Amino acid sequence: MTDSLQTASTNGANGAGADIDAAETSEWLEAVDAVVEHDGPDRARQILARAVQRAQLAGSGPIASITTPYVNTIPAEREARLPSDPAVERRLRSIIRWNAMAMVVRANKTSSELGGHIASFQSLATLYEVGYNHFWHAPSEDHGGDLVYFQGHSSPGNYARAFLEGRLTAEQLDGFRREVSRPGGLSSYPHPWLMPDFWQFPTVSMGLGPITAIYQARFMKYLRDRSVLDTDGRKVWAFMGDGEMDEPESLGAISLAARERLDNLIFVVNCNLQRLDGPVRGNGKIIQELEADFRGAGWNVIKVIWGSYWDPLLARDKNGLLLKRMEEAVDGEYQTFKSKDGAYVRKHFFGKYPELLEMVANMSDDDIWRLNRGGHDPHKVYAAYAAAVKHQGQPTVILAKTIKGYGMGEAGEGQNITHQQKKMGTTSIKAFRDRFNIPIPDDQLEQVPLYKPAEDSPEMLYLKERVQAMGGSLPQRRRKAEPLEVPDLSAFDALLKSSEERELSTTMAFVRILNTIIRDKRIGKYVVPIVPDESRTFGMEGMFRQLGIYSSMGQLYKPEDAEQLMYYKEDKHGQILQEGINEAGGLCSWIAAGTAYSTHGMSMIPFYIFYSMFGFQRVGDLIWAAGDSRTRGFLLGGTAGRTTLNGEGLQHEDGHSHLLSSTVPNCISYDPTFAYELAVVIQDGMRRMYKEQLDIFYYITLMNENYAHPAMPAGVETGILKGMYQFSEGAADKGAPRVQLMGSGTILREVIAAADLLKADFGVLADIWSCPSFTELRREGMQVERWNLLHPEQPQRKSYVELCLEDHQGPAVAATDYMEAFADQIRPFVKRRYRVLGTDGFGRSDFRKQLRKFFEVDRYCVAVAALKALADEGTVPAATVAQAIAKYGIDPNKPYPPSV
Ligand SMILES: Cc1ncc(C[n+]2csc(CCOP(=O)(O)OP(=O)(O)O)c2C)c(N)n1
Ligand SMILES: [Mg+2]
Repeated sequence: MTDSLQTASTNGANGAGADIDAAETSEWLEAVDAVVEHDGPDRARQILARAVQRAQLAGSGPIASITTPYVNTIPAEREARLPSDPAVERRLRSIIRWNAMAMVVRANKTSSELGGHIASFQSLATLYEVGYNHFWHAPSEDHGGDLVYFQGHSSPGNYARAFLEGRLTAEQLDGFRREVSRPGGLSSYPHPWLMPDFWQFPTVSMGLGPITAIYQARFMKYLRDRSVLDTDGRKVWAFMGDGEMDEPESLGAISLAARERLDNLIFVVNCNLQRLDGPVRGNGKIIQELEADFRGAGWNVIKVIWGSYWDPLLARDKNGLLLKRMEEAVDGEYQTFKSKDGAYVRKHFFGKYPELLEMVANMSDDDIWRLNRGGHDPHKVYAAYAAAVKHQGQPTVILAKTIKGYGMGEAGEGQNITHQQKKMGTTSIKAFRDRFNIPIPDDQLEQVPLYKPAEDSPEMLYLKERVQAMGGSLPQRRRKAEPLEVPDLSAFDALLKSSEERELSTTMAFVRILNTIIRDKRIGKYVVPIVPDESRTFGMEGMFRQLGIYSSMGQLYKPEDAEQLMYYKEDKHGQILQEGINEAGGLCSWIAAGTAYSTHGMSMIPFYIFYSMFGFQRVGDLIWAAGDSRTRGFLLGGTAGRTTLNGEGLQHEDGHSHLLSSTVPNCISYDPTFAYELAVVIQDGMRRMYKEQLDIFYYITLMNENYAHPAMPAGVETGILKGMYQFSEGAADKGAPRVQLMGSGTILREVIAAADLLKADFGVLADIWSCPSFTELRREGMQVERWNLLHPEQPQRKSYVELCLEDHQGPAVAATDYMEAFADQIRPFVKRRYRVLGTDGFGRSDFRKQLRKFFEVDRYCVAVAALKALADEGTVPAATVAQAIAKYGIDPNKPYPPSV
């Protein structure tokens, strides 16, 4: 690919082959020069575009590639000028470089157990510092604050700057990656969970920064278009590595950014040509490749390849030979050049053509070594940023060429090993000190001390002045917005009553709850319903007309179903985010909305509903990042359950999302059966997240099986929330065998039916427990056990599960539509014989009844399991179990479900 791109740009796009009339070519080129000179480059582009179109119509085939020559996009004469003293900025940057290096080297002095990265930030330092000093506004009276997604593993650079600003102490820097043993120790990477006043966006899982930044920028437009919040003038900046661009998430949403014309979004790709193991595109050119990707997607692309020292050479390159050489050399060579020295560059770069050697003949090797890359030149970086913030109607990507391990010299500059270099020998440290003029005497170099200049030094005064001018420090995370007034449970009264004859699914119940919340005058407008392309699946299409589907362009067409009541309404003020078939995007919107209390000082209430199979399993890492981000909101795993979403088969039927959701510490999960359980859970979730402002989120599974819902029994609210309550009690007959039956989701209804079978067919009585959250029950039980472990001499506590069951006789059986491990979570707290039924194995399609038979979670299997538990206790003979197996037509030699 790169090859053809190179040829295209060198030869003026598809002009390959011999020039059959050089004089004619010159005339054309001179004509272009004249237009540029008299009427400017925009006019030149206009004329050429018309000319190209004419030729294409005449059958020329494609002309003009989407890449441009391998030089800076902004010509030197059109650069905005850095408005400050470059020398003071260099001084400041150098000190930050030193401290960022020192904190990693110091942490790893005794052992490399703690880790850390030096090389990445050294390549980024200029890109960050120009942003800090001139472009990134902190939240203040006058500005809502820009949102900067910093590259995760360059965190030492952020800490080093915060140290100079006086936000972090030397002790804290020495506690880098020591968060347990050192109070105030600094987290390895940007983790809002661990440093909630500092980091805003967790970016270190490669690819999540870019995609979440795109949706953040889009969400800011959504807030503005809906007149919820004025976000104009605020920018989202996202920094990422060139290696990181290989993640599908990094590029996967760039077309959305262009389509939505997100001119509040700026990507900066640090093209240091290396990833962890080695070159990103040794045999090609990552900058050209990314230029094509982004330009093709509709972005404004600004390449910052060469630093100012190249300008005079490029100005002299009349015949384009230097450009040709620049385009020929592949990234692997560029990396090698910077791992060597000026003499090597002379010989191997310029030396390829005698004319180029001649061009640099009067430059020393040191001069050649000083020929800098654009990303290390504050003038070039400033010009690019200034152009990016002004650009309208498109997102901008800045592709900045840098050197990985810049300044590390022999310890790693441009070397393949540099990514993981966390130690530097004294010779390298000395060279680093000299290169950046850090006033540390030789005899102290061994300790690599942190360095902070006097408060009244020019660089510190400049730093303070800049921080003040930008409205404060970044990164900075605010923790709270005003609490919201959440409706009482009584608002959902209709769902707390019996549905009588009416049969409905919990998904339908959810839609009714959501409608009630949206109609609430106080909080309705803060609700953000988010769906992938599944609204109709979940019966939510009625909301299209009512709320409108957000579209930044409104609706430019008359929808096909315009005459219908519930037509497909796109609207600039629309409230629904219909993300297309894009679970990752839906999740990113949900994160943007669920963290708005922090990023925008305003609580939003996002409900993201998706196929439960395509949630934790598909975009689990984003959900993990949502937990880290302290996202507050509801995730709804629509039409869940391995036997309840019956017709869809193996790839859709989810029997494990509840196990996955249990792995996220601040995720509260429920698998409700009845509408009233759902209402109680959602009402309390809103109370906890938006009134109490707890940093938790909810995962709730919803089903599509229709059935009648009973009225809420009195006084069960607390039990629902804790995860278990008694749904019904068997008759008080002391003589009869008795079991405790538990269940969740739709399978609770099989459990209820099993109780009837047991009573009618075998005279066994059952108390029935609805367990909307085995996960919450386990968490509570574990805490109790831990307390008991650590307080052996105090009266021992009982878990909630134990307390529920202690006055009830008989073994326990639980059945759910999830893997056995789900209900098995509470085994230690049941304190009696406990048999669990679940849906282990790959799903398949059939009627629900058949699936439940297959997975052995239907009423008959529950009844048999209960009898077996009684038989094991000697309460009934084993023959009774065999009798039940025969009576219910269960094949004892049926294969084990996970094996087929
Ligand atoms: C999803 C994911 N996979 C792997 C890693 C481990 N990792 C951290 S940094 C890195 C290399 C990054 O290279 P690049 O994006 O070019 O950044 P640079 O350090 O060169 O600026 C890798 C593989 C990660 N953090 N996240
Ligand atoms: Mg890189």
